[in-house]
Amino acid sequence: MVIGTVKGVALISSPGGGGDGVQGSIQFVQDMRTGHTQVTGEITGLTQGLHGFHVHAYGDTTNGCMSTGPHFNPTNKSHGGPSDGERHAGDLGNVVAGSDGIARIRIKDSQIPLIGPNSIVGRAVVVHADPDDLGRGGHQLSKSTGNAGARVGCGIIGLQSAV
Ligand SMILES: [Cu+2]
Ligand SMILES: [Zn+2]
Repeated sequence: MVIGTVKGVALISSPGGGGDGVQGSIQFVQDMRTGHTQVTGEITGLTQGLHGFHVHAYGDTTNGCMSTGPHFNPTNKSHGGPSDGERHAGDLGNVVAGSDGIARIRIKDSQIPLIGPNSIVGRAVVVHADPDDLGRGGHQLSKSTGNAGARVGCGIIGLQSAV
């Protein structure tokens, strides 16, 4: 264990079958000194291109990825991109799948801690069918979901052993 980190993990699947064959494993490592969380992992079975990628509010997949609720938004903001001031905490932007259908993820973010009042543990990560427009698309859904379309995969974020 690296002193001063907390780890989480989420296994991505498509409960309910909405995203046929979408699978993956995502790891979260929070640096206790900076508070920033590094997100790494792979998601396979995607169509080539951009896919919206978010932390949603609930770690509940009883009705597939739909029951994970809206984007995690503890500060009551509008949807945006990860580098915007106005964004949901859960707005991690897009992941990019290659022609092999694999998205290799490497994101560092300051708004998704694993401990404290705004912890993402017990919530869910969701990958979407379509690109997230980062709030700029001018669509009716741009300011709430980025108009990222169907939820093709999701996974509940749990704590992972530090060793
Ligand atoms: Cu989402
Ligand atoms: Zn959002």
